[in-house]
Amino acid sequence: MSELQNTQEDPVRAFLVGKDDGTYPISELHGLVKTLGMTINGSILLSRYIPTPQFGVGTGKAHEIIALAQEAEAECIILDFEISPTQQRNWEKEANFPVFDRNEVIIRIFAQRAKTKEAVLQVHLARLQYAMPRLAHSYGDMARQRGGSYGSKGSGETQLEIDRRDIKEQIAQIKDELKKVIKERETMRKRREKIPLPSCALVGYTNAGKSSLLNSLTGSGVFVEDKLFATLDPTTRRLSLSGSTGILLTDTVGFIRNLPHTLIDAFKSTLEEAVRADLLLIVLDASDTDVFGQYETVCTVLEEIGASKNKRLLILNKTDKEECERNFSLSRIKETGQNALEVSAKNSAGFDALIEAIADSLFGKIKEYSLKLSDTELLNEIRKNGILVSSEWTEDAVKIKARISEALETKLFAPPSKPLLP
Ligand SMILES: Nc1nc2c(ncn2[C@@H]2O[C@H](COP(=O)(O)OP(=O)(O)OP(=O)(O)O)[C@@H](O)[C@H]2O)c(=O)[nH]1
Ligand SMILES: [Mg+2]
Repeated sequence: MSELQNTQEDPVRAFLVGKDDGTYPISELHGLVKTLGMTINGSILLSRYIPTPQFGVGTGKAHEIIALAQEAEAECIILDFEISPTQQRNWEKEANFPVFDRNEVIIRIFAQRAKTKEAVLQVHLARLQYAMPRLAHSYGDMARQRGGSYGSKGSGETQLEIDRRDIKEQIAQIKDELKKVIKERETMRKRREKIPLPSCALVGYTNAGKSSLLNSLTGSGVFVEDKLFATLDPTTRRLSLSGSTGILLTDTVGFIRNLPHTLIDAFKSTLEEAVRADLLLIVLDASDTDVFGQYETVCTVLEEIGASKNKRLLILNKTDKEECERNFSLSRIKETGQNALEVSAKNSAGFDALIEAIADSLFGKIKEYSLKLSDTELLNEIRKNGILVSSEWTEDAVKIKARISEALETKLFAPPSKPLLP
């Protein structure tokens, strides 16, 4: 008997359906479906459709799509727009194979990617909440075409057998476990906060190059991949800035347009890293033809998680790529008049200016000050809490160049109260 077995199943063949309403390109769904390990046998863009309660598109259109998918020998249909559990049931009854939406694709990618205990629990929670009304009905017989089980091995088979009450119990149990894990993370964060280093979080659309930037800037080896949602857990590294003890730089989970709400909820504690950062580095892929749309999504998500008021810097990454030239979407960002720093994580271009901008924002711009020779205490305070760039001792003064935060500047150099006018 041969020991060799073909354990690698053929990739599932998918048929994609997008809406051609100019809002965003279907290429994103292509990327998501490929990340999930499926092959794309065909796709259609709907330029005109009448939304109906039964399918979300006209009945005739739904039949046409199913026929096209069958012709393309697809095993499932993936819709680039959200459908309700009832609509999903109607589609599947008609097609006799799985039909699901972009939200399900994203949750499934997260499930595949989750590695640490916290991420696994968070995804499990999102998956159960999403699965409750949707998946139990067709889980067993259509498991393969959906691309296997969700998350951990074996959970797929049991899904069908579990009734809603059981799922609710599971959700409660996971929430409990998650609370414990979150507490551990809080303890770690508190420990970190004792080190008085300012913190920066790299945030942005998935695949923008956040992890690559963390690696190039700090010389670390965080996992990088040309697939979506390579990072699910925040990683923190120290970045040294000349003259200071440095800052803490945290890599975070990527955002995507219409991130399913169950995921935002489940990943709240992870996203908290961004909310707590002293400075947000918004990383954008300058070569993407939809970079402006991605920028808008990032701003929306930041608002949703309560980080819209944090200080921020805009970083245009991947500027080494030819596609950046004549990128109309990129011009739209530049037209907003915001100061955007152009860098490349690949060849480290623009890093000096980036580090300068981070230091300016966190510690204040370099300014010149003239101190009295007797002001040794003041000088010590600047050394301790600001960044002393240079000092020159003359006969009657010490001329220094330093970065001093606004708060410290006010404390140290507050103008003496004005004499009252007669
Ligand atoms: N040419 C070029 N490629 C880059 C650059 N930065 C990142 N990449 C590539 O872009 C892809 C995504 O990079 P990641 O660093 O994993 O992106 P990310 O933002 O961390 O993505 P998620 O973790 O999925 O949110 C990888 O294939 C990188 O090699 C760059 O400056 N230039
Ligand atoms: Mg990453």
